[in-house]
Amino acid sequence: MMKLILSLTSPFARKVRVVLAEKRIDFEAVVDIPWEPTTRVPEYNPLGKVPVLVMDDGSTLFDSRVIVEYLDNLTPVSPLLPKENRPRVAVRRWEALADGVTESAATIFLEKKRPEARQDPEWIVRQESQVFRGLEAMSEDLGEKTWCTGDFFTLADIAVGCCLGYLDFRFPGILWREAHPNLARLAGKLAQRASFAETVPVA
Ligand code: GSF
Repeated sequence: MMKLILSLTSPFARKVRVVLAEKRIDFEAVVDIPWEPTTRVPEYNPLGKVPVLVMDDGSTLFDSRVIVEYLDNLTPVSPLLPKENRPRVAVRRWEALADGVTESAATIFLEKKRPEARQDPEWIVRQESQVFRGLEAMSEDLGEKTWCTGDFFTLADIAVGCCLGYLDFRFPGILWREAHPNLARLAGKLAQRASFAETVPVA
């Protein structure tokens, strides 16, 4: 059986776990915190990051974008990426935007774990502006549509949902729901899905 090496707080790992659930793909979860001195993640991913997918023949896949592309083509259940070029890259662009906001938020989280004297306030401000501009762009691009790219639930919605869930988990002070009611509506819809309800980050 495929193994997914993950941490229960990783928003990128959550994106893969949601895809696995939506497509009804069986897997074994292997929790391995990349920050722990005893981590074995580097044995599977030279970048030392989770998630990593370990396939039956032992070969490994990373990063989350590559893993979800592989999974979407593994079973015809609930296709999450369109086949045609423009609609497909539109979903990938949403994923890049959402993952980018997540990356900037994770960077802030890590910088703030450093001793106060070694934190770079300008670096934090730069990451914060990327988060806020990114949220603005997501809200603008979503508009009043049912889903990110229109009438169908896709990987775009999964990436946005994992991003917003990460902000809730690590940055409860960022009031994105008040700032962007349409994102709050989308997040509320996603939270009803078992794939999201079963993967809410836990400390
Ligand atoms: C990012 C994975 C990542 O940053 C992806 O899978 O999409 N582009 C990659 N993972 C973090 C944990 S979390 O923030 O999701 C990670 O493993 N960090 C360990 C490190 O050494 O940076």
